[in-house]
Amino acid sequence: MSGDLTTLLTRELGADRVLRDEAQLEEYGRDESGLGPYPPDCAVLAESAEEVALVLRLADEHGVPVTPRGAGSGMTGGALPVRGGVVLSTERMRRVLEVSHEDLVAVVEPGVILGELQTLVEAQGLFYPPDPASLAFCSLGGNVAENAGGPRAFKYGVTREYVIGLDVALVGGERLTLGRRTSKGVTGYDLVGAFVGSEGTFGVTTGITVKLLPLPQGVATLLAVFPGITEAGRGISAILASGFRPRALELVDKNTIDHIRARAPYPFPTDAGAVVIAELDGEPEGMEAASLRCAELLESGGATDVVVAQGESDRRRLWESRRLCSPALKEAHRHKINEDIVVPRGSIPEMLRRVERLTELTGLPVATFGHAGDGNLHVNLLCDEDRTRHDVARRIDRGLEQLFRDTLELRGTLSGEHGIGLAKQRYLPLEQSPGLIAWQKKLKRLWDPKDLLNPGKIFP
Ligand code: 2HG
Ligand code: ZN
Repeated sequence: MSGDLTTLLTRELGADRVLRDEAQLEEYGRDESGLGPYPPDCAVLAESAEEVALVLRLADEHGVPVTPRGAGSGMTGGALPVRGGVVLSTERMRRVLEVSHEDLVAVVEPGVILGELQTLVEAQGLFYPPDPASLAFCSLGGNVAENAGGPRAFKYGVTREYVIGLDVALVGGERLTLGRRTSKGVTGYDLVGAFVGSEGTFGVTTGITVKLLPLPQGVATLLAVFPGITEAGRGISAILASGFRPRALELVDKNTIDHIRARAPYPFPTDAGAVVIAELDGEPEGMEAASLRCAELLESGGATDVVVAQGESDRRRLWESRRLCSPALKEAHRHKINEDIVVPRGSIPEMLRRVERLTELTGLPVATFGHAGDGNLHVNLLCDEDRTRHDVARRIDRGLEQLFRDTLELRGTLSGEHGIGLAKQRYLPLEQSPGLIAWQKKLKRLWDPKDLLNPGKIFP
């Protein structure tokens, strides 16, 4: 069946757009989760909404699964074709169709790289805040699928808060336009909200309308050094309790600092037991006073030193260093099992205390960093043994289950930005009731009755 479809797609789209080479298919069977590979039967490089719809119509007629794929930067296996079939890549749909100053919106195709859109709108004095660490290579379509966030979510929120309109194609080939172009709008159900974060299981995004903000003219970035993670947690709590609102409030623990130090363009202090990066924005005149206030608050929590990044290039070096956390840990270890739990803001110090016990429980080193102001922590179990070995797998599982149980006991949630995908589906029932899972599955079946679109994801 699938072989027939590959032949048909090749005839319709041309051989250069339907990849069948083994090495290439292996690439399309991987993403940043480290799971797999799950090579598909073929990978289609769509260039238009019509072509996406065509693939979804033919796949439906042949009963073949389709897994949509953006840039492959996802961390939970959302783009992995676990049941084979077709990978439908939107990487070639890279046009920015419009940037409107008047309406404060941009309209893009799903393959547009996030960092490229940001550079483009910023050159025009506009601002698209969501900033996942993968911004140099992740695509807007993937951001929509996973409802991506990043450091600036602390003040500005995540992708869902910016996507106001979507063009989608459904299994069977029907195309729909959801949402609006206006800043307000409550006509009908909020289907844009439902599609954003649906992990590519409802439909395939072919066009995205996002709202933009005026670019803040003043920005200041501070790095606070703490003796340890407990004190850093206290510094974060001091800021949260004060009502003072930086746009980012990030934490990096000692183990992570030790992994990035050699490559980081920003010189991390050698005696740091943990660092907090705070970034403020607003009117340029207010930045000095705001930086001073922020530094005082961090010091009241126990910071031994607070440095203000000097100028744009210093700021850029600091963020480049922060964005190294994930790749540096990944390159240094055979397995980097990363999580993105979230706890309510009041429970951040308690969660950090509980995370510290994980090493003892699992015998594995743990590195923690992330968007601590949001209570969103990337807790990474680092493993240099073969994780498929029974005893190793058991220790990892015990550690993860404890992490999730602690998170939920503190009334948190399993995922703040990476989604459930393949990596976390077995833990979903720890958080959600059987009834809630059943209703979500019904919703999925409504859009995709034969379970052909990105099957085998989210639900256990
Ligand atoms: C980040 O914040 C990313 O750097 C990656 O979300 C997190 O690798 C990770 O754990
Ligand atoms: Zn993150």
